[in-house]
Amino acid sequence: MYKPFVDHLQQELFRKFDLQTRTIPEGLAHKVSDRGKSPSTIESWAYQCPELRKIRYTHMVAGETLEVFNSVMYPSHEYELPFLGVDFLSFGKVKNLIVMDFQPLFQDAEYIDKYIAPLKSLHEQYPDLSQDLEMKFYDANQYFSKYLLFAKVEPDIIPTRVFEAFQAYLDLYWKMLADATPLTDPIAIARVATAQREYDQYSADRDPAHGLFSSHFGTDWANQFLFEFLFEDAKQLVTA
Ligand code: BLA
Repeated sequence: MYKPFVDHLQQELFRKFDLQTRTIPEGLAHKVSDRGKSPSTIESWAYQCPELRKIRYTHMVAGETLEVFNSVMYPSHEYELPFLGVDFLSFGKVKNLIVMDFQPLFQDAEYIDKYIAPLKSLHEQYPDLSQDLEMKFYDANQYFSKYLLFAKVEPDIIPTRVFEAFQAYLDLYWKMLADATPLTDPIAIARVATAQREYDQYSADRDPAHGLFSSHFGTDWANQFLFEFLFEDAKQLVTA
């Protein structure tokens, strides 16, 4: 269901940016497991360009039981723009969870006004994909905006309505990136770097996918995938 999303993202990236492949540590870009009833595969891609220091996306398919499309764009530290975060999950086509957001680095009014307010009118076009669901793993007030798409949907609208929203959010993100003025003050740049690192730590500490990765690919692989690829700027707490 999410392959067309992966393809669309890839096409857009190659069309708009001067991409360089970003190294993914050995063994993490692709993994196949036949532990479960049906074989599962997980495949990831990573790029960088002058505006985006880390672009990553992952597509995981476990037979008919699970399909996930997950992506984060990390702007270069000269851009205080939000992250673009995508997490689309289908559990056996029964439960389909859609999350997409411009994930703010900061929550002060000035920042929100500059980087989140432009999302308002687009968000208003997708009330059906904005369901005010409760977050159990994350804090909705940290690294999420009030204009996120967050919904449980029927599978039939994924290739149509959800794909349309995905394209529209991406388009706005590209536009905001193109219009953004890079920071020049080293202190401001360092502040962005710190906030991005904190996002990785926050996300790695709470990632609800750890159990899922562990069950399909083993705990060691799951830890490595989390701390060396998905959220590589996070530090793993060492337990004896
Ligand atoms: C929820 N994301 C989830 C869940 C899983 C994942 C298993 C729980 C679903 C459930 O049981 O209901 C899966 N997370 C993943 C996968 C990866 C991952 C497969 O990082 C990596 C490949 N999550 C993100 C990003 C956003 C995000 C970038 O990784 C931002 C848009 C959001 N995921 C997000 C939210 C929830 C979620 C808001 C609901 C969590 C909650 O209830 O607190």
